[in-house]
Amino acid sequence: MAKDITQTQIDVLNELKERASSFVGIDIIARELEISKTRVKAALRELLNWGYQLEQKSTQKSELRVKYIASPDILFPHEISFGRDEESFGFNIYSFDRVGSTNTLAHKYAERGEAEGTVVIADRQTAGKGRLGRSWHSPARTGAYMSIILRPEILPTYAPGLSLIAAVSVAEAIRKLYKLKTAIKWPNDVLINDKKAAGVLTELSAELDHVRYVIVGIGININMTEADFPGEIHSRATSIRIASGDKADRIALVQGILSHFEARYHDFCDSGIAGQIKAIRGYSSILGKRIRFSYRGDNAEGTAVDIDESGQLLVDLNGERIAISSGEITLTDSY
Ligand code: BT5
Repeated sequence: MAKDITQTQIDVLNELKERASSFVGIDIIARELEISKTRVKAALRELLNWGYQLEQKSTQKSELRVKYIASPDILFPHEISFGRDEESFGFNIYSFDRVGSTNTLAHKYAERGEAEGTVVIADRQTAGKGRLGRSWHSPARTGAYMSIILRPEILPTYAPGLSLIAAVSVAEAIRKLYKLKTAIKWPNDVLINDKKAAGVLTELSAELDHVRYVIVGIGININMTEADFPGEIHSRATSIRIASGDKADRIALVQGILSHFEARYHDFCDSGIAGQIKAIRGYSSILGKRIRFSYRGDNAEGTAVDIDESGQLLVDLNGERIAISSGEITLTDSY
């Protein structure tokens, strides 16, 4: 679906969006785009068919005039990239109604040489991946499932930091746009009210001393209702809509996440995790708390103390300071 909109329709739309607060005559659009008024009218009809809200007015004397009101809830690439710089993350976007996993597809695109900042996004995933072979529930029209291709010049050991800054970016975009209190359960869960609203899956293609590329996959529960979560995750998952009571704008959220992530990513590449650590600690829901985790094949319990410069979690285990780099942790008294 997202791929069927034509360039002329997008051009006409952008003419309207650039003057979003006023009516624009179709003669002006036709002149700007060097196409006939008939083609402009046809494009407008198609935009209405897509669900765009446009206000139209015409008088006997003047040409038809049109004003942009709102876009449909579709993850169109041209909506996500609107207003973004050509060099920015999310300028180059592949959007799909349905894919197996955006991460799997992003690997293919990275292998064929797609640039850093390229985004693969889907309305629905049929084989969404979590970590360690787990799956990510990815129903249609309610979430956003996206993968960002990165080509950082870092050692593979530092790659986990990318998961952390992606999680921070999601947490801060949600907080900023919807005024919801968000937290991060190390390493990759974004929580609202102690329930999981988003997850990050970072995968890399690397040699021992060299990262070829990284795929940062982000799944966000945006407009799910309670009924959209199946039994096994029902009590532990939430969405922005459930937490705020209102439907959220998926495009605005995706744009917000990309902007926050891009800024943090460049800082991370230039200066390492040092400049990010304050935010990572600030959003962390577990520092200072008792946690359970698996350590050397056994279940262990300790106190989460800090996050180090490789993104590892430092834990006080019976007086001994240990670092854990991945895996599952649970708070001893909640999620
Ligand atoms: C994650 O794994 O949290 C990483 C999820 C990353 C998903 C994105 S979507 C775009 C990109 N393409 C992909 O194929 N994946 C990425 P993990 O920490 O392993 O958590 C998975 C666990 O969270 C599952 O075993 C469930 O218990 C739970 N879960 C599954 N779907 C969920 C959802 N929609 N909301 C909340 N919890 C969920």
